[in-house]
Amino acid sequence: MAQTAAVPNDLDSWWMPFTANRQFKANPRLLVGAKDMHYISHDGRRVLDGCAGLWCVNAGHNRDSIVKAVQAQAAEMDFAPSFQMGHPKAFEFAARLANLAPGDLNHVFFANSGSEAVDTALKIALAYHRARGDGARTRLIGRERGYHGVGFGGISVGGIVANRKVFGPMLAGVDHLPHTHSLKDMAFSRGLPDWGAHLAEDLERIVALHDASTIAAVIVEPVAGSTGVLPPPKGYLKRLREICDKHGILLIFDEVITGFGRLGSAFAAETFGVLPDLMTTAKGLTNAAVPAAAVFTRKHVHDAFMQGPEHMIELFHGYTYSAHPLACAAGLATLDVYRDEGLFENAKALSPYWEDGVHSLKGTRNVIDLRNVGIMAAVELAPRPDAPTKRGYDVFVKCFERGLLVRLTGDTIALSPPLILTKAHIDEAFGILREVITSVD
Ligand code: PXG
Repeated sequence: MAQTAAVPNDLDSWWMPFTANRQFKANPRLLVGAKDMHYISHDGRRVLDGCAGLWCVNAGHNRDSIVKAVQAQAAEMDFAPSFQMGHPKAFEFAARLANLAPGDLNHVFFANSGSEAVDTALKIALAYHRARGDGARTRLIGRERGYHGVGFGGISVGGIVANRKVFGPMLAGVDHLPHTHSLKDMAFSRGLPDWGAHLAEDLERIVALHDASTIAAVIVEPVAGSTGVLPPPKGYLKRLREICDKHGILLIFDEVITGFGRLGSAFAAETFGVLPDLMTTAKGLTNAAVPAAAVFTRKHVHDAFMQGPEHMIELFHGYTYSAHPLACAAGLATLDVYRDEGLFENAKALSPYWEDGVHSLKGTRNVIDLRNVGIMAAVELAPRPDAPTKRGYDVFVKCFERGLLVRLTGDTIALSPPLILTKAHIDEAFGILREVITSVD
């Protein structure tokens, strides 16, 4: 069929991700512009971005230096293959990232999304044990309520039932730690909950069931994000690290959300003082200006592969767009903005004010929990008995109409604004939220 010149107002063709397509298309919400802390909606309103796009635009929108870097790179070299070839910005970006990462997380494998980063990390973990002659270690341990993207690896170790239940048996040999949330024991905790470190001991139970010699890796988000912001109980991550060390199990931190300043330092590993063996990142890596992801590995993991004949490929894995030149250009410019504007430090300095803002909602109608860490927060609402998720949805839509974009998961509202925010933005966001929550049945 010949192409028509224009296809006006057709909302039907795009099958939208993680969206109630029919509901959305009956009453669409479109974004047409963005700058710094704000989006512009299609009806010309400024909307405060309370969630940095999808937890990714950490330096704020359309930053001039990042825009210019991407434009310049597109004009200079659009694409370069990364299989048996390279380009300078990829090496420069990897070296800058290695320099930023804690400990000896000094080797960086590039991918294009968090889901790909997770797949990459899981595969590296399996191949690492095999390279060391310990190839029976094939089991992967995730956690209930975990989100690790939507690839088969990620949903297998992930623990969000809706993302798993219709997709068959997934990867074999996966087990899950219990999640760390208990309203009864930790509702309205400020920052990390005091209760729950003992849940790490479940890893010992899983080891006792399967035997350590069959387990390759444990993967967790240092702060569970998508499921509704669950900060780790005090001491929990340290205990996981100890148990992994005791049994020769690799520990993978999925820092797709927590990476790049969200918790007031470059990575959650630094904030919590726990060094994983591998770390997955995406989102803030390039300020989301160009899709990209990076898996960081420690020296012992990387070095286990650098053996055998030198003409042999060490890891049969990679993507056409690994280390895409536009992504590297965006990433380098992004790291400059983070450094030059002290955005991780800004996040850290504002965390107490943010925490007070979050907890100022205590006592507001239907609010059953408030959670915060760094510049992340969740406001959990009591579900309507007859219609779970509807109250949350109503709050989400009303917030957008009132000029605040938030994220919604079930009846939990999540917030994670760009790290260029000020106290005035915090006041505005929680002011709108209070007003909206109060007005929704
Ligand atoms: N790991 C973690 C911890 C994530 O949060 C992914 C992996 C997958 O990344 P990609 O780039 O493949 O989407 C994520 C993504 C939300 C929301 O609001 C969260 C994500 C993505 C979209 C929406 O809950 N996290």
